Amino acid sequence: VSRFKIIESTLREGEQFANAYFDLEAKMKIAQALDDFGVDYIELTSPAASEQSRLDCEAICRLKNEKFKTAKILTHVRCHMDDARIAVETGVDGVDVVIGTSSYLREHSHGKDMTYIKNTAIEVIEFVKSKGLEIRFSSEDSFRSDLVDLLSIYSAVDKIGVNRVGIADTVGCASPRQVYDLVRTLRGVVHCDIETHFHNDSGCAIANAYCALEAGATHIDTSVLGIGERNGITPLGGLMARMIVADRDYVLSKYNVKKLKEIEDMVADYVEVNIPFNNYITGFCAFTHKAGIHAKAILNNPSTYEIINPADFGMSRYVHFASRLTGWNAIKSRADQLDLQMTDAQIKLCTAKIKALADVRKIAIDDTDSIIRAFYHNLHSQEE
Ligand code: HCA
Ligand code: CU
Repeated sequence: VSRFKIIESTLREGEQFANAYFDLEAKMKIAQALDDFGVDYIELTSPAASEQSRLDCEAICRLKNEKFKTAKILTHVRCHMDDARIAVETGVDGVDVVIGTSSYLREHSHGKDMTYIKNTAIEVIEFVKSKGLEIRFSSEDSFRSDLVDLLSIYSAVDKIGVNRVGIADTVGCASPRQVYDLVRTLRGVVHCDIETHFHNDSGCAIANAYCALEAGATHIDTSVLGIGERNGITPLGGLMARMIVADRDYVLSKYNVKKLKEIEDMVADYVEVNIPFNNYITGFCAFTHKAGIHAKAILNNPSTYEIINPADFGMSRYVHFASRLTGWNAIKSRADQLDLQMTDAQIKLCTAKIKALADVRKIAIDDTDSIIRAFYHNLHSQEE
């Protein structure tokens, strides 16, 4: 599971997000940030999509040659010789080709049969290889495709030699168990690497990526914040959360995860969205502990209620204390922060006052601090 590679598709799948518009400067900044993060590949929009897309693709390949430390550049094209001819001239390290194989897409989108798909795939693959570039062949809508069709085309392309084959849950219908089964079966059929791409329509994009790795996949497609068609794909940050739990040493040795927040903020800014409150790792409450029981244990030892160490990502934990659910340990810790020393018995009385007010209305940090201060000063005025 642990030896996975990331194909970062913010600049391809992410460009298909409703709100995305990346000019060249934005693309360069995002690409540079992703290389700093340490992603293995950056996938770019097809140079056949538009003239500017082609120029941007070339410019990012130049940026890579001058500045990148790790990331290779891929572009993503339809399985068609016209597109492949344009792609190989851009300076990319490899080409990801894709064609729909489900009956939905064969009948209602491109209208080609499996024989045509196989022959074109072979022609495109041989051509890209002849230019010395990496090649991946993927079937769109893999989970609604006929299994026999799928395995026969994957084994055909594996025999002529590809770097990777790809499985794509284009519509987000797959469950983790289905993913496991398909990838496992494919693992027994091809020798090359296996890339996977999961849409998140039914909320399984991270779980599916993890299951794919368990079943022998090697590469996972991500985008920053998961942006893509509809509600998007496996988010880079969510995958990091999942994988750091599975193998912290590998993740930290390979990826500069402290950069996550910065990249997410940058992309959120470009596409004009807010980071969701419940986002993996960087959501505002991702490391906030509220109930008295939780707060007490966290103050004692963070591992009690935290599976991810916020410090690994340059984030910090927060012990919430301004609520009716708070407890005296949280209030004691707050009083310490305010430099107001009290005995445990005093803190418990003060906590009772805070909880009483919080039972009447929503209280803020300021309210709580005022109660703590007033209580403390009252104690000392009684002493005089
Ligand atoms: C799309 C294409 C794709 C391609 C995935 C891949 C998908 O529908 O825009 O190349 O593996 O989800 O099928 O993003
Ligand atoms: Cu997609």
